[in-house]
Amino acid sequence: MPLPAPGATPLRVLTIAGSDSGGGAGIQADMRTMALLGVHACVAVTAVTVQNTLGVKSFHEVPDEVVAGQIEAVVTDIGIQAAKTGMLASSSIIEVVAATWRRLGLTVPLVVDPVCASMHGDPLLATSALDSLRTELFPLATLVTPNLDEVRLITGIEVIDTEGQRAAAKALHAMGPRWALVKGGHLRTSQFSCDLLYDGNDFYEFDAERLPTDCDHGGGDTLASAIACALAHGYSVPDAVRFGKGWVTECLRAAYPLGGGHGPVSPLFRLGL
Ligand code: PXL
Repeated sequence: MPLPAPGATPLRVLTIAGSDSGGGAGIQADMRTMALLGVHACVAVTAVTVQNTLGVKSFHEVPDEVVAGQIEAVVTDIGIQAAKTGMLASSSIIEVVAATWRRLGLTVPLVVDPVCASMHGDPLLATSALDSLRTELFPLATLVTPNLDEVRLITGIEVIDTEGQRAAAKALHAMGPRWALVKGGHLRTSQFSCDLLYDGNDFYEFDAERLPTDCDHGGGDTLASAIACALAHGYSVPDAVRFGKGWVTECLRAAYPLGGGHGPVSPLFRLGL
């Protein structure tokens, strides 16, 4: 992916997501990846989490009108070539994001990473918000990128093998996104981490070696951000997913221990230190 020349205005990607005080996931993960891919990250903060590597202690939601205001301020002045969503916290934030997207007539690619919980199982989305996610946001998405826990909450399908991954991809696609990516990283039966992409007609498989690390905090955010950057560059969805999968695999290889819990995936390898 080409970097912009110094002084040239880079492509812009908007992340609509929550803040992680530990710096490993959420907006902080998105901005690390976007910066290292040479993209200017704009931000609509939806929630401020109080967390470290041991878990999320609590979070504070940003008022709906402030979420909408951030999106409008960015797109009407700076302009964006793609966007992604992460932690949206509540049904009313999902609804305001969808309504703002429609009101502004946005047509750029939108990657929806349907974040439901942290890796420790701390909830990041109200259970009552799943309906809004399915009916308001999914139909606006170019791509949705759930992991298998999110697949179970959103579709009710418990994926245990490749057949289940296909059924889940079909169920997700029927909810309205143009593409569905069912991530297989949590399917620990295989030596590979296999993600399955579906557009309503064809399946595309993306394999990567499974790396033996428990420093994988922020992996999903990093993947969705790298895909959004590739889409901003005009990549097709399968090419963007291939790029994102390669990027997050390198970030996993470079992940580092931090605090007493799970360390973050790291795009800092890109600095070539
Ligand atoms: O990785 C999912 C995620 C997204 N956003 C925020 C998070 C987490 C996981 O902990 O804290 C703010």
